[in-house]
Amino acid sequence: MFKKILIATRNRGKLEEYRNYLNPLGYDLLDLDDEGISEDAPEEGRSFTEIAESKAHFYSQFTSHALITDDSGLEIPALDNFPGVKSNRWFKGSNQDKNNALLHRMRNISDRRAVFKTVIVYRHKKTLVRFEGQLYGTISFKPKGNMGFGYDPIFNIPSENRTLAEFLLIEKNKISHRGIAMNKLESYLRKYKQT
Ligand code: ITT
Repeated sequence: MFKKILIATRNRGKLEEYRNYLNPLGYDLLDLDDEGISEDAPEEGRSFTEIAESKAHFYSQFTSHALITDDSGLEIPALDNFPGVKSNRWFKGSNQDKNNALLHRMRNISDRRAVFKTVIVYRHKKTLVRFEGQLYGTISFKPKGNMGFGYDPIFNIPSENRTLAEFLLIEKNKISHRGIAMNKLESYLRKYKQT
């Protein structure tokens, strides 16, 4: 029975979330460095699904193990769902500067609704399966918290009145877009006796 899964991401924050969630299932979780993969998948596609699949296709050239890729991002209805699939690329600079630039764009906008989306692709030999998750929240007026990564400091969970950067990783995994998608992945792995 295979026990290795390559978590094919360059994002350290995501990697930690996967490790935290999947480690207890008994897998040997590899990252790109463990596999000696130095190439970066180009972000190609018009949707989170297309991009996650293209990353899976790209990294499968370099490994024979099962692998997962993840494409995620933030959609803000008041900005016509910007930044969406461009969540990583629309701004060149630190995460902190990117968050401040987004807050600046929203300075006169009272509709603060936002949704985080994740598509995980699991690929092993000829199998390719997708798992999706979404998390609704609002964009805060200023950054808060120092946990998590990316947009977490400006993504507010209204029922808790705190941003995702004020959630412990284990708490974030229980409610987040990625946590919801990972939960579906876990059920799949259990069902097909791959745990
Ligand atoms: P890989 O493609 O190597 O997985 P990436 O950082 O390019 O890493 P994405 O394209 O999926 O990953 O992410 C788009 C942006 O959204 C990027 O700036 C992330 O930091 C941010 N992001 C993704 N998931 C997030 C989360 O759970 N919390 C906060 N920001 C997140």
